[in-house]
Amino acid sequence: MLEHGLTEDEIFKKLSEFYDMDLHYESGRILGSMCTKPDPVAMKAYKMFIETNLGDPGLFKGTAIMEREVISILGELLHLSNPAGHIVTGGTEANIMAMCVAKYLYESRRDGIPEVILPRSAHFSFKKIVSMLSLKPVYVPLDDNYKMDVSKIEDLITENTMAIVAIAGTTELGMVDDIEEISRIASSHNIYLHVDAALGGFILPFLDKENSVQLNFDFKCQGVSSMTIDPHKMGLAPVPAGGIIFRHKEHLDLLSVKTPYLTKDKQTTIVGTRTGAATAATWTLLNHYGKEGYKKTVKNTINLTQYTYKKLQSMKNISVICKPELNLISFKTDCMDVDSLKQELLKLDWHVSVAEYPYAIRLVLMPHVKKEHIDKFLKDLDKILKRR
Ligand code: 0PR
Repeated sequence: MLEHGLTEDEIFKKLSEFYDMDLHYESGRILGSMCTKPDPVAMKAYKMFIETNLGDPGLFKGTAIMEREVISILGELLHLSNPAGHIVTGGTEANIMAMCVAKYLYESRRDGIPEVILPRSAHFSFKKIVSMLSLKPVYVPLDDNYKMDVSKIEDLITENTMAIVAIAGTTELGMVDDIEEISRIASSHNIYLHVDAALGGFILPFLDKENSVQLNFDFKCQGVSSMTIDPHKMGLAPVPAGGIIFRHKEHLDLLSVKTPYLTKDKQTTIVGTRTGAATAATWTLLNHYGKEGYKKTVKNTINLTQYTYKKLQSMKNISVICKPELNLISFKTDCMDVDSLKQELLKLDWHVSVAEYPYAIRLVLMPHVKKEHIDKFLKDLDKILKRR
């Protein structure tokens, strides 16, 4: 550490150097991220509440009220009255909370190693969770549409099944599992069902009826016990803003720990000290955009995804893995392997990602990606393929 601190000018000169090393969403070059440029009004709200700590909500009563209002709006969006939940650091923490609750419920009725049934497409946060919570993962294969094969679930249920996890918007392909049917199975066996809608939660409720992949993906399905829905993905909020919603308040209360010397006597989050800024930003977005605002954003994003899909399909030597349901597209080419193509694209400053299953180039079309970026990208892609 320096003996004498730098001046503000010196600090900001150095900060600018770091800033310039980063990629920025508005360049349109980031084609493989589920985050996006936060809305400017949300950033203003974030700054305004930057000192708040929801770990000690008695000191920040207004921010705590905002969190309750946000959870209530998210609940309403997901067809649940009286939701319980929190704004957390992201989808990982939300999924951890849901699996913790399911484990505590399981432990109250059984010994033995708890098993969680989840699709092969589940996000890698579940790999962390099964390890942290000592769960046995039971993977369900995917069907031809890269969705959890529902016909296989019942055979995998045992006395030790603690929970089923379904995904509304998979990380690699953006596919939506058949939540309605999975909910029916979970209900009939009295098993906890968690829906990871970290991505889809801010897309599916805003799709046009005719574009709708699935109308019943949320708490309308009676078997759904909890859902992850992340404002810092398609909700346009700054990081860290994840969301966890429980159908029953008693379930959230299972996470409760006494906090004797704080302004409130218990905490039901994993994190203790936690920012209220992300909550303020989310509250701002929900109230500033309203349903109409999000519908517009979602429509633009979905239209651009469909446009890109059609363009890619019309290209020689490209095969698109499947018709996109949300805002992700994966493809490969018979001209070269996936990693080489990724490297070639990177040389032209295109930052795509790679899906593992099936192995393919993965594009995530977040709101910072515009048609002009896609047109440039497709031109460069064509150039690379023609060189072969
Ligand atoms: N559930 C699903 C379905 C997800 O896709 C993700 C993350 C999570 C849970 C975990 O969410 P957190 O990362 O908020 O804890 N999906 C993205 C992914 O892994 C996260 C991401 C975002 C990665 C931006 C890179 C990036 O630049 O692809």
